Amino acid sequence: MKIIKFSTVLSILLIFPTTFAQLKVGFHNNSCPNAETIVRNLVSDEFKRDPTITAALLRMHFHDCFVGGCDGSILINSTDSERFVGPNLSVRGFELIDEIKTELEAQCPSNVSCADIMALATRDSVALAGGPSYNITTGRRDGLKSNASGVFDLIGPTAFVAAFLSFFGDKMMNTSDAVALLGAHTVGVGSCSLFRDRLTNFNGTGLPDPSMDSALVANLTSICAASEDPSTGLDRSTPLTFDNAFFGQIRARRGVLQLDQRLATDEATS
Ligand code: HEM
Ligand SMILES: *[C@@H]1O[C@H](CO)[C@@H](O)[C@H](O)[C@H]1NC(C)=O
Ligand SMILES: *[C@@H]1O[C@H](CO)[C@@H](O)[C@H](O)[C@H]1NC(C)=O
Ligand SMILES: *[C@@H]1O[C@H](CO)[C@@H](O)[C@H](O)[C@H]1NC(C)=O
Ligand SMILES: *[C@@H]1O[C@H](CO)[C@@H](O)[C@H](O)[C@H]1NC(C)=O
Ligand SMILES: *[C@@H]1O[C@H](CO)[C@@H](O)[C@H](O)[C@H]1NC(C)=O
Ligand SMILES: *[C@@H]1O[C@H](CO)[C@@H](O)[C@H](O)[C@H]1NC(C)=O
Ligand SMILES: *[C@@H]1O[C@H](CO)[C@@H](O)[C@H](O)[C@H]1NC(C)=O
Ligand SMILES: *[C@@H]1O[C@H](CO)[C@@H](O)[C@H](O)[C@H]1NC(C)=O
Ligand SMILES: CC(=O)N[C@H]1CO[C@H](CO)[C@@H](O)[C@@H]1O
Repeated sequence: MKIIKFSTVLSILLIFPTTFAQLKVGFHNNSCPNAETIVRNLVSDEFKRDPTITAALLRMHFHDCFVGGCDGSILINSTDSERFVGPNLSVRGFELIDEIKTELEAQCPSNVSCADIMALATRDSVALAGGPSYNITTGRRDGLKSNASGVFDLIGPTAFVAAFLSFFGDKMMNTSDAVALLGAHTVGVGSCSLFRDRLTNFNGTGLPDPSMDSALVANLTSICAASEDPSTGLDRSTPLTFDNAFFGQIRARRGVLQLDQRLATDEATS
């Protein structure tokens, strides 16, 4: 019995890595050789129609990965899934993932997971917006469960830098990683409701946030005067381009979200 138990332990140690740690660059080379091309072409078509798709996919991929891993579970439709809870409200891009999945199921049924599609599509959309391209491993399996309550572990836009760093630290990411990742705010938009207090009544002072450039206060006040809750670029210079401009903007006191602005002034991240 002891020998059997010992070998069971051994086979768990030996088999687990080979069974589950099999992500590879080009995982679908043989089973679905056109997989990456199909994804790239459909992302490219969508990007021509709507270049804000880059921001949509980047944010969706981040939210998926940070709640239970990069397993596509943000896509699950059940009413208590990650897809349908508060901080998720403005996550978009679901239709494109569904469209790519439909095409891949037609070409190579049951081979390419939604989690792979999301990772590939995000990579391609970043390159289309002027960012770098990179090889990524594939072979992810889709999660079967979505954990709505996990979404509330995501920190919010008024977080302090210390909380931001510990949030990424929990995922084994250091300060450089965390700062670089928040640079994703070089594309996309945020809703006025998330930063309006910075324009009118910062921290109960009845005044604008003194860390915001006054020309930007005026600009955002004008934009946010509209009655619905408008959204506006997080990078005031080039919100459709994946570049470094976001970091220049926050150093010029032109960050829109409070956390983004703090990144430039906190000594841990400046
Ligand atoms: C943990 C720190 C982060 C916080 C607090 C944060 C917060 C926010 C908020 C409040 C918005 C605006 C959402 C809205 O208006 O409803 C936003 C948008 C966005 N976030 Fe973040 N974010 C963080 C990290 C990240 C990371 C790591 C990425 C990707 C690598 C990312 C990518 C984006 C993108 C691309 C948008 C624009 C989405 C669009 O235009 O549809 N964020 N973020
Ligand atoms: C798939 O093909 C690419 C390009 O030829 C190569 O770099 C990669 O190693 C291949 N991957 C597998 C798992 O065959
Ligand atoms: C994946 O593709 C291979 C080769 O085209 C095919 O034989 C197989 O049925 C597909 N599905 C799965 C789940 O492997
Ligand atoms: C979610 O629902 C939409 C239609 O409302 C459907 O097209 C899509 O395939 C569903 N996705 C999943 C992962 O069940
Ligand atoms: C990605 O892999 C391909 C094929 O292996 C290689 O030619 C290319 O240089 C790699 N690209 C990057 C950005 O590493
Ligand atoms: C869901 O997320 C909550 C909050 O992070 C966590 O406490 C719980 O263990 C998670 N449940 C599952 C099944 O992963
Ligand atoms: C942070 O971690 C990355 C890998 O994730 C590594 O390349 C980098 O050197 C680390 N930076 C510091 C300052 O430790
Ligand atoms: C807000 O004001 C309180 C004192 O009323 C102060 O302790 C706190 O640091 C201020 N927060 C910010 C973000 O300035
Ligand atoms: C706000 O600034 C942007 C440039 O950052 C400019 O395109 C826009 O016209 C300005 N809007 C208002 C209402 O001043
Ligand atoms: C894009 C998306 O699925 N948004 C959902 C987020 O959650 C709310 C409920 O809180 C849904 O109404 C949205 O459809």
